[in-house]
Amino acid sequence: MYRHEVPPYGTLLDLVARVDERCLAARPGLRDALEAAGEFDRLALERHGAIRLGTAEELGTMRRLFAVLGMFPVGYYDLTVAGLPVHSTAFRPVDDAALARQPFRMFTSLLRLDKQRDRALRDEVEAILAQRRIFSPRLLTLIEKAELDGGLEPAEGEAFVAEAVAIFRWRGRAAVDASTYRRFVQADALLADVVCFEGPHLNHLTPRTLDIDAVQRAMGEHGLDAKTSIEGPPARRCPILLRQTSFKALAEPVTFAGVQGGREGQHRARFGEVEQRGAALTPRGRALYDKLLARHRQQVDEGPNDDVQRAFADFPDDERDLRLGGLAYFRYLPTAKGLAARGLGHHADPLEALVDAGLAEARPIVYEDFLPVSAAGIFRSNLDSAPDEAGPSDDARAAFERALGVPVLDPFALYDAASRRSVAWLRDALSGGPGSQS
Ligand code: OOG
Ligand code: NI
Repeated sequence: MYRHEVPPYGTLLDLVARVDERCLAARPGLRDALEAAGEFDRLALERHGAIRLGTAEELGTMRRLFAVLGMFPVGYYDLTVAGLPVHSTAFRPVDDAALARQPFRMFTSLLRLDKQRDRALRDEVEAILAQRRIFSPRLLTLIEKAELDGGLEPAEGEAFVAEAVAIFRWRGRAAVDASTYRRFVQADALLADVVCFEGPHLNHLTPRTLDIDAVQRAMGEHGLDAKTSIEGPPARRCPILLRQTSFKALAEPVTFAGVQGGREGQHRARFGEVEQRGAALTPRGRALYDKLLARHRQQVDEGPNDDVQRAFADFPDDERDLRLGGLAYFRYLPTAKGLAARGLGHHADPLEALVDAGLAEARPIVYEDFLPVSAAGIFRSNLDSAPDEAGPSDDARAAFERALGVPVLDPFALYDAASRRSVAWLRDALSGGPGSQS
Protein backbone atom coordinates (compact mmCIF):
# COMPACT_ATOMS: atom_id res chain seq x y z
CA MET A 1 0.00 0.00 0.00
CA TYR A 2 2.70 2.50 0.97
CA ARG A 3 4.77 1.66 -2.08
CA HIS A 4 1.76 2.46 -4.23
CA GLU A 5 0.96 5.65 -2.31
CA VAL A 6 4.56 6.93 -2.12
CA PRO A 7 6.39 5.65 -5.26
CA PRO A 8 9.89 6.83 -4.19
CA TYR A 9 9.54 4.44 -1.25
CA GLY A 10 9.49 1.60 -3.81
CA THR A 11 12.67 3.01 -5.36
CA LEU A 12 14.27 3.04 -1.91
CA LEU A 13 13.30 -0.61 -1.27
CA ASP A 14 14.86 -1.66 -4.58
CA LEU A 15 18.01 0.29 -3.79
CA VAL A 16 18.30 -1.29 -0.32
CA ALA A 17 17.88 -4.79 -1.80
CA ARG A 18 20.76 -4.15 -4.25
CA VAL A 19 23.04 -2.60 -1.62
CA ASP A 20 22.44 -5.48 0.81
CA GLU A 21 23.10 -8.06 -1.90
CA ARG A 22 26.41 -6.39 -2.75
CA CYS A 23 27.29 -6.07 0.93
CA LEU A 24 26.67 -9.78 1.59
CA ALA A 25 28.74 -10.74 -1.46
CA ALA A 26 31.62 -8.49 -0.38
CA ARG A 27 31.73 -9.66 3.26
CA PRO A 28 31.76 -13.47 3.34
CA GLY A 29 31.37 -13.85 7.14
CA LEU A 30 28.40 -11.52 7.34
CA ARG A 31 25.73 -13.97 6.27
CA ASP A 32 26.86 -16.55 8.86
CA ALA A 33 26.90 -13.92 11.59
CA LEU A 34 23.37 -12.78 10.70
CA GLU A 35 22.16 -16.36 10.57
CA ALA A 36 23.68 -17.18 13.96
CA ALA A 37 21.96 -14.13 15.42
CA GLY A 38 18.59 -15.14 13.91
CA GLU A 39 18.56 -11.98 11.78
CA PHE A 40 19.20 -13.27 8.27
CA ASP A 41 15.70 -14.50 7.40
CA ARG A 42 14.03 -11.36 8.69
CA LEU A 43 16.40 -8.92 6.99
CA ALA A 44 14.55 -8.41 3.69
CA LEU A 45 11.19 -7.90 5.37
CA GLU A 46 12.36 -5.78 8.28
CA ARG A 47 10.66 -2.36 8.56
CA HIS A 48 9.40 0.20 10.96
CA GLY A 49 6.57 2.63 10.40
CA ALA A 50 5.28 5.71 12.21
CA ILE A 51 1.80 7.04 12.95
CA ARG A 52 0.43 9.92 15.04
CA LEU A 53 -2.81 9.69 17.01
CA GLY A 54 -5.09 12.44 18.27
CA THR A 55 -6.77 11.15 21.41
CA ALA A 56 -6.16 8.97 24.45
CA GLU A 57 -9.03 6.76 23.33
CA GLU A 58 -7.42 6.19 19.92
CA LEU A 59 -4.17 5.18 21.65
CA GLY A 60 -5.97 2.76 23.98
CA THR A 61 -7.74 1.01 21.10
CA MET A 62 -4.55 1.00 18.99
CA ARG A 63 -2.79 -0.81 21.85
CA ARG A 64 -5.49 -3.49 21.78
CA LEU A 65 -5.26 -3.77 17.98
CA PHE A 66 -1.49 -4.31 18.06
CA ALA A 67 -1.84 -6.81 20.93
CA VAL A 68 -3.91 -9.01 18.58
CA LEU A 69 -0.84 -9.03 16.30
CA GLY A 70 1.55 -9.87 19.15
CA MET A 71 2.97 -6.32 19.28
CA PHE A 72 3.36 -4.58 22.65
CA PRO A 73 4.31 -1.05 23.70
CA VAL A 74 8.04 -0.83 24.43
CA GLY A 75 9.67 2.37 25.70
CA TYR A 76 8.41 5.89 26.34
CA TYR A 77 9.71 8.75 24.19
CA ASP A 78 9.05 12.37 25.14
CA LEU A 79 9.34 14.26 21.84
CA THR A 80 8.48 17.63 23.38
CA VAL A 81 12.20 17.88 24.17
CA ALA A 82 12.67 18.02 20.39
CA GLY A 83 9.97 20.67 20.07
CA LEU A 84 7.30 18.23 18.82
CA PRO A 85 3.99 18.29 20.74
CA VAL A 86 3.77 14.48 21.05
CA HIS A 87 4.89 11.59 23.21
CA SER A 88 5.32 8.09 21.91
CA THR A 89 5.95 4.40 22.27
CA ALA A 90 6.83 1.63 19.81
CA PHE A 91 4.56 -1.36 19.34
CA ARG A 92 6.71 -4.37 18.53
CA PRO A 93 7.13 -8.10 19.15
CA VAL A 94 9.14 -8.88 22.28
CA ASP A 95 10.09 -12.55 22.36
CA ASP A 96 13.02 -14.06 20.49
CA ALA A 97 10.98 -16.27 18.14
CA ALA A 98 8.56 -13.49 17.16
CA LEU A 99 11.43 -11.04 16.58
CA ALA A 100 13.28 -13.53 14.40
CA ARG A 101 10.20 -14.09 12.27
CA GLN A 102 8.93 -10.53 11.78
CA PRO A 103 10.27 -7.65 13.86
CA PHE A 104 7.96 -4.95 12.45
CA ARG A 105 7.69 -1.98 14.77
CA MET A 106 5.19 0.86 14.69
CA PHE A 107 6.41 4.08 16.29
CA THR A 108 3.17 5.52 17.65
CA SER A 109 2.79 9.08 18.87
CA LEU A 110 -0.02 10.80 20.73
CA LEU A 111 -0.70 14.51 20.32
CA ARG A 112 -0.20 16.51 23.54
CA LEU A 113 -2.87 19.16 23.63
CA ASP A 114 -1.69 20.22 27.09
CA LYS A 115 1.26 21.79 25.23
CA GLN A 116 -1.12 24.00 23.21
CA ARG A 117 -1.29 27.44 24.82
CA ASP A 118 -4.03 28.82 22.55
CA ARG A 119 -7.14 27.82 24.50
CA ALA A 120 -9.57 28.44 21.62
CA LEU A 121 -7.47 26.43 19.20
CA ARG A 122 -7.23 23.61 21.70
CA ASP A 123 -11.03 23.50 22.13
CA GLU A 124 -11.46 23.52 18.36
CA VAL A 125 -9.02 20.62 17.95
CA GLU A 126 -10.69 18.63 20.72
CA ALA A 127 -14.09 19.09 19.07
CA ILE A 128 -12.77 17.88 15.69
CA LEU A 129 -11.03 14.85 17.18
CA ALA A 130 -14.07 13.93 19.30
CA GLN A 131 -16.01 13.49 16.04
CA ARG A 132 -13.72 11.13 14.19
CA ARG A 133 -13.79 7.34 14.29
CA ILE A 134 -10.62 5.71 13.03
CA PHE A 135 -11.65 2.14 13.93
CA SER A 136 -14.54 0.63 11.96
CA PRO A 137 -17.32 -1.16 13.92
CA ARG A 138 -16.28 -4.42 12.21
CA LEU A 139 -12.69 -3.99 13.38
CA LEU A 140 -13.77 -3.23 16.96
CA THR A 141 -15.88 -6.41 16.96
CA LEU A 142 -12.91 -8.44 15.70
CA ILE A 143 -10.58 -6.96 18.35
CA GLU A 144 -13.07 -7.90 21.07
CA LYS A 145 -13.46 -11.39 19.66
CA ALA A 146 -9.70 -11.90 19.52
CA GLU A 147 -9.41 -10.75 23.13
CA LEU A 148 -12.17 -13.07 24.32
CA ASP A 149 -11.16 -16.15 22.30
CA GLY A 150 -7.40 -15.62 22.39
CA GLY A 151 -7.29 -15.40 18.57
CA LEU A 152 -9.30 -15.31 15.35
CA GLU A 153 -10.40 -17.83 12.74
CA PRO A 154 -8.45 -17.55 9.44
CA ALA A 155 -11.23 -15.69 7.60
CA GLU A 156 -11.65 -13.30 10.52
CA GLY A 157 -7.90 -12.80 10.54
CA GLU A 158 -8.00 -11.76 6.87
CA ALA A 159 -10.79 -9.30 7.60
CA PHE A 160 -8.92 -7.97 10.64
CA VAL A 161 -5.79 -7.29 8.59
CA ALA A 162 -7.73 -5.59 5.77
CA GLU A 163 -9.61 -3.34 8.22
CA ALA A 164 -6.46 -2.54 10.19
CA VAL A 165 -4.40 -1.68 7.09
CA ALA A 166 -7.15 0.70 5.94
CA ILE A 167 -6.60 2.82 9.08
CA PHE A 168 -3.09 3.71 7.90
CA ARG A 169 -3.89 4.60 4.28
CA TRP A 170 -3.62 8.08 2.85
CA ARG A 171 -6.84 10.06 2.48
CA GLY A 172 -6.57 12.86 -0.05
CA ARG A 173 -9.67 14.54 1.37
CA ALA A 174 -9.09 16.68 4.42
CA ALA A 175 -11.68 16.66 7.21
CA VAL A 176 -11.51 20.45 7.49
CA ASP A 177 -11.80 23.42 5.13
CA ALA A 178 -8.80 25.14 3.58
CA SER A 179 -8.69 28.08 5.96
CA THR A 180 -8.87 25.83 9.05
CA TYR A 181 -6.05 23.74 7.58
CA ARG A 182 -3.94 26.84 7.03
CA ARG A 183 -4.52 28.07 10.57
CA PHE A 184 -3.54 24.69 11.99
CA VAL A 185 -0.40 24.47 9.85
CA GLN A 186 0.57 27.91 11.06
CA ALA A 187 0.08 26.85 14.69
CA ASP A 188 2.03 23.61 14.18
CA ALA A 189 2.57 21.48 11.05
CA LEU A 190 2.46 18.27 13.09
CA LEU A 191 -0.81 19.30 14.75
CA ALA A 192 -2.32 19.91 11.30
CA ASP A 193 -1.11 16.51 10.10
CA VAL A 194 -2.92 14.79 12.99
CA VAL A 195 -6.11 16.81 13.18
CA CYS A 196 -7.01 17.67 9.57
CA PHE A 197 -7.45 14.11 8.31
CA GLU A 198 -9.87 11.29 9.01
CA GLY A 199 -7.21 8.92 10.23
CA PRO A 200 -3.56 8.31 11.13
CA HIS A 201 -1.92 7.79 7.74
CA LEU A 202 1.53 6.21 7.88
CA ASN A 203 3.96 9.11 7.79
CA HIS A 204 6.90 6.91 6.78
CA LEU A 205 8.12 3.35 6.44
CA THR A 206 11.73 2.36 7.00
CA PRO A 207 13.57 -0.71 5.67
CA ARG A 208 16.73 -1.89 7.40
CA THR A 209 19.96 -2.00 5.41
CA LEU A 210 23.39 -3.53 6.02
CA ASP A 211 25.21 -0.47 4.64
CA ILE A 212 23.51 2.87 5.18
CA ASP A 213 26.51 4.83 3.90
CA ALA A 214 26.18 3.10 0.51
CA VAL A 215 22.42 3.79 0.44
CA GLN A 216 22.98 7.45 1.35
CA ARG A 217 25.57 7.83 -1.45
CA ALA A 218 23.30 6.20 -4.04
CA MET A 219 20.01 7.92 -3.18
CA GLY A 220 20.70 10.96 -5.35
CA GLU A 221 21.54 8.83 -8.40
CA HIS A 222 18.14 7.18 -8.03
CA GLY A 223 16.26 10.45 -7.99
CA LEU A 224 15.64 10.42 -4.24
CA ASP A 225 15.89 13.81 -2.52
CA ALA A 226 18.00 12.67 0.45
CA LYS A 227 18.70 14.65 3.59
CA THR A 228 22.36 15.66 3.80
CA SER A 229 23.63 13.54 6.69
CA ILE A 230 23.03 10.30 8.56
CA GLU A 231 21.61 10.58 12.10
CA GLY A 232 22.97 8.63 15.04
CA PRO A 233 26.41 7.19 15.76
CA PRO A 234 29.19 7.38 13.15
CA ALA A 235 30.11 4.45 10.89
CA ARG A 236 31.94 1.85 12.99
CA ARG A 237 33.38 -1.63 12.72
CA CYS A 238 30.88 -2.80 15.38
CA PRO A 239 27.62 -0.99 14.68
CA ILE A 240 25.66 0.20 17.73
CA LEU A 241 22.08 1.42 18.15
CA LEU A 242 20.59 2.99 15.07
CA ARG A 243 21.75 5.10 12.11
CA GLN A 244 19.07 6.66 9.91
CA THR A 245 18.60 8.81 6.85
CA SER A 246 15.58 9.63 4.69
CA PHE A 247 14.25 11.27 1.56
CA LYS A 248 12.14 14.36 1.98
CA ALA A 249 8.36 14.33 2.27
CA LEU A 250 6.29 14.51 -0.92
CA ALA A 251 3.83 17.32 -1.55
CA GLU A 252 0.57 15.41 -1.99
CA PRO A 253 -2.66 16.85 -3.40
CA VAL A 254 -5.45 17.41 -0.90
CA THR A 255 -9.08 18.35 -1.38
CA PHE A 256 -10.42 20.43 1.49
CA ALA A 257 -13.94 20.27 2.83
CA GLY A 258 -15.94 23.31 1.80
CA VAL A 259 -19.24 24.64 0.68
CA GLN A 260 -18.50 24.69 -3.06
CA GLY A 261 -17.30 21.13 -3.45
CA GLY A 262 -13.96 21.78 -1.86
CA ARG A 263 -10.64 23.39 -2.84
CA GLU A 264 -7.37 21.89 -3.90
CA GLY A 265 -4.19 22.17 -1.89
CA GLN A 266 -1.11 20.26 -0.86
CA HIS A 267 0.06 18.46 2.24
CA ARG A 268 3.65 17.52 2.97
CA ALA A 269 4.09 14.79 5.56
CA ARG A 270 4.93 11.45 4.03
CA PHE A 271 8.45 10.28 3.32
CA GLY A 272 10.72 7.24 3.23
CA GLU A 273 13.51 6.45 5.63
CA VAL A 274 16.25 3.82 5.83
CA GLU A 275 18.16 2.57 8.84
CA GLN A 276 21.08 0.41 9.86
CA ARG A 277 20.79 -1.34 13.19
CA GLY A 278 23.57 -2.32 15.56
CA ALA A 279 24.01 -3.64 19.07
CA ALA A 280 21.60 -2.75 21.86
CA LEU A 281 23.46 -0.81 24.55
CA THR A 282 23.19 -1.38 28.30
CA PRO A 283 22.31 1.62 30.50
CA ARG A 284 26.06 2.15 30.96
CA GLY A 285 26.69 2.01 27.20
CA ARG A 286 23.80 4.36 26.52
CA ALA A 287 25.09 6.86 29.10
CA LEU A 288 28.49 6.83 27.39
CA TYR A 289 26.85 7.25 23.98
CA ASP A 290 24.78 10.20 25.24
CA LYS A 291 27.84 11.81 26.80
CA LEU A 292 29.89 11.52 23.61
CA LEU A 293 27.01 12.76 21.48
CA ALA A 294 26.67 15.80 23.76
CA ARG A 295 30.39 16.44 23.37
CA HIS A 296 30.04 16.19 19.60
CA ARG A 297 27.13 18.67 19.60
CA GLN A 298 29.24 21.07 21.60
CA GLN A 299 32.07 20.76 19.09
CA VAL A 300 29.65 21.46 16.24
CA ASP A 301 28.40 24.55 18.10
CA GLU A 302 31.92 25.76 18.76
CA GLY A 303 33.05 25.79 15.16
CA PRO A 304 34.36 23.76 12.27
CA ASN A 305 35.70 21.04 14.56
CA ASP A 306 32.80 18.65 14.05
CA ASP A 307 34.53 15.35 13.30
CA VAL A 308 31.98 12.81 14.48
CA GLN A 309 34.52 9.96 14.28
CA ARG A 310 36.78 11.80 16.71
CA ALA A 311 33.95 12.67 19.06
CA PHE A 312 33.12 8.97 19.36
CA ALA A 313 36.70 7.70 19.53
CA ASP A 314 36.23 6.87 23.25
CA PHE A 315 33.44 4.41 22.49
CA PRO A 316 35.12 0.98 22.17
CA ASP A 317 34.76 -0.43 18.66
CA ASP A 318 35.57 -4.05 19.41
CA GLU A 319 33.01 -6.68 20.41
CA ARG A 320 35.10 -8.04 23.23
CA ASP A 321 35.63 -4.58 24.71
CA LEU A 322 31.93 -3.81 24.42
CA ARG A 323 31.13 -7.04 26.24
CA LEU A 324 33.76 -6.89 28.97
CA GLY A 325 33.01 -3.21 29.51
CA GLY A 326 29.33 -4.02 30.03
CA LEU A 327 28.42 -1.54 27.29
CA ALA A 328 26.28 -3.73 24.99
CA TYR A 329 24.01 -6.74 25.35
CA PHE A 330 25.15 -10.11 24.00
CA ARG A 331 23.55 -13.44 23.32
CA TYR A 332 25.67 -16.54 24.10
CA LEU A 333 25.55 -19.61 21.88
CA PRO A 334 27.30 -22.98 22.10
CA THR A 335 29.90 -23.57 19.36
CA ALA A 336 30.32 -26.92 17.57
CA LYS A 337 33.28 -27.51 19.87
CA GLY A 338 31.10 -26.71 22.88
CA LEU A 339 28.39 -29.15 21.77
CA ALA A 340 31.02 -31.84 21.18
CA ALA A 341 32.19 -31.31 24.77
CA ARG A 342 28.68 -31.54 26.21
CA GLY A 343 28.44 -33.41 29.47
CA LEU A 344 32.14 -32.89 30.31
CA GLY A 345 31.38 -30.50 33.15
CA HIS A 346 31.93 -27.17 31.38
CA HIS A 347 28.36 -26.00 31.84
CA ALA A 348 29.19 -24.40 35.20
CA ASP A 349 32.35 -22.59 33.99
CA PRO A 350 32.41 -18.78 34.03
CA LEU A 351 30.98 -17.35 30.83
CA GLU A 352 34.21 -15.69 29.71
CA ALA A 353 36.12 -18.94 30.27
CA LEU A 354 33.67 -20.69 27.93
CA VAL A 355 34.18 -17.99 25.29
CA ASP A 356 37.97 -18.04 25.69
CA ALA A 357 37.99 -21.85 25.37
CA GLY A 358 35.96 -21.62 22.14
CA LEU A 359 33.07 -23.56 23.69
CA ALA A 360 30.69 -20.61 23.40
CA GLU A 361 30.46 -17.52 21.25
CA ALA A 362 28.91 -14.14 22.02
CA ARG A 363 26.82 -12.27 19.42
CA PRO A 364 25.59 -8.71 19.92
CA ILE A 365 21.82 -8.42 20.43
CA VAL A 366 20.38 -6.11 17.81
CA TYR A 367 18.77 -2.85 18.97
CA GLU A 368 15.03 -3.18 18.25
CA ASP A 369 14.02 0.31 19.45
CA PHE A 370 14.32 3.98 18.50
CA LEU A 371 16.46 7.09 19.06
CA PRO A 372 14.16 9.88 17.93
CA VAL A 373 15.38 12.55 20.33
CA SER A 374 18.82 11.47 21.43
CA ALA A 375 20.20 14.82 20.36
CA ALA A 376 17.46 16.90 21.92
CA GLY A 377 17.50 14.85 25.12
CA ILE A 378 21.18 15.57 25.47
CA PHE A 379 20.65 19.27 25.11
CA ARG A 380 18.17 19.09 27.91
CA SER A 381 20.40 17.05 30.17
CA ASN A 382 23.02 19.80 29.75
CA LEU A 383 20.61 22.52 30.85
CA ASP A 384 20.22 23.60 34.45
CA SER A 385 16.46 23.41 33.98
CA ALA A 386 16.46 19.60 33.81
CA PRO A 387 14.96 19.04 37.33
CA ASP A 388 12.24 21.50 36.35
CA GLU A 389 11.28 19.32 33.44
CA ALA A 390 11.29 16.04 35.33
CA GLY A 391 8.00 16.60 37.18
CA PRO A 392 5.73 17.49 34.26
CA SER A 393 7.37 14.82 32.12
CA ASP A 394 6.60 12.12 34.73
CA ASP A 395 2.99 13.30 34.75
CA ALA A 396 2.91 13.11 30.97
CA ARG A 397 4.25 9.59 31.03
CA ALA A 398 1.62 8.55 33.58
CA ALA A 399 -1.11 10.08 31.42
CA PHE A 400 0.28 8.28 28.36
CA GLU A 401 0.24 4.93 30.16
CA ARG A 402 -3.29 5.55 31.46
CA ALA A 403 -4.37 6.14 27.86
CA LEU A 404 -2.58 2.98 26.72
CA GLY A 405 -4.23 0.99 29.48
CA VAL A 406 -0.92 -0.71 30.38
CA PRO A 407 2.57 0.48 31.37
CA VAL A 408 5.14 0.50 28.58
CA LEU A 409 7.72 -2.29 28.71
CA ASP A 410 11.30 -1.38 29.59
CA PRO A 411 13.58 -2.03 26.59
CA PHE A 412 16.67 -2.56 28.76
CA ALA A 413 14.84 -5.25 30.76
CA LEU A 414 13.88 -7.04 27.51
CA TYR A 415 17.48 -7.12 26.21
CA ASP A 416 18.77 -8.21 29.60
CA ALA A 417 16.22 -11.04 29.73
CA ALA A 418 17.15 -12.17 26.19
CA SER A 419 20.81 -12.27 27.20
CA ARG A 420 20.09 -14.23 30.40
CA ARG A 421 17.85 -16.68 28.54
CA SER A 422 20.65 -17.39 26.09
CA VAL A 423 23.05 -18.10 28.97
CA ALA A 424 20.55 -20.54 30.52
CA TRP A 425 20.17 -22.32 27.15
CA LEU A 426 23.93 -22.39 26.69
CA ARG A 427 24.44 -24.01 30.11
CA ASP A 428 21.70 -26.54 29.37
CA ALA A 429 23.25 -27.37 25.99
CA LEU A 430 26.73 -27.84 27.52
CA SER A 431 25.42 -29.92 30.40
CA GLY A 432 23.88 -32.43 28.02
CA GLY A 433 20.30 -31.25 28.09
CA PRO A 434 17.59 -29.85 30.35
CA GLY A 435 17.21 -31.71 33.60
CA SER A 436 20.88 -32.58 33.93
CA GLN A 437 22.68 -31.44 37.05
CA SER A 438 24.13 -27.95 37.03
C1 OOG B 1 8.21 10.41 14.83
C2 OOG B 1 8.86 9.26 14.14
C3 OOG B 1 10.08 8.68 14.84
C4 OOG B 1 12.16 7.35 14.05
O1 OOG B 1 12.64 6.62 13.18
O2 OOG B 1 12.83 7.82 14.99
C5 OOG B 1 10.71 7.63 13.99
C6 OOG B 1 7.15 11.05 13.96
O3 OOG B 1 6.04 10.54 13.82
O4 OOG B 1 7.47 12.11 13.41
O5 OOG B 1 10.10 7.04 13.16
NI1 NI C 1 11.38 6.42 11.56
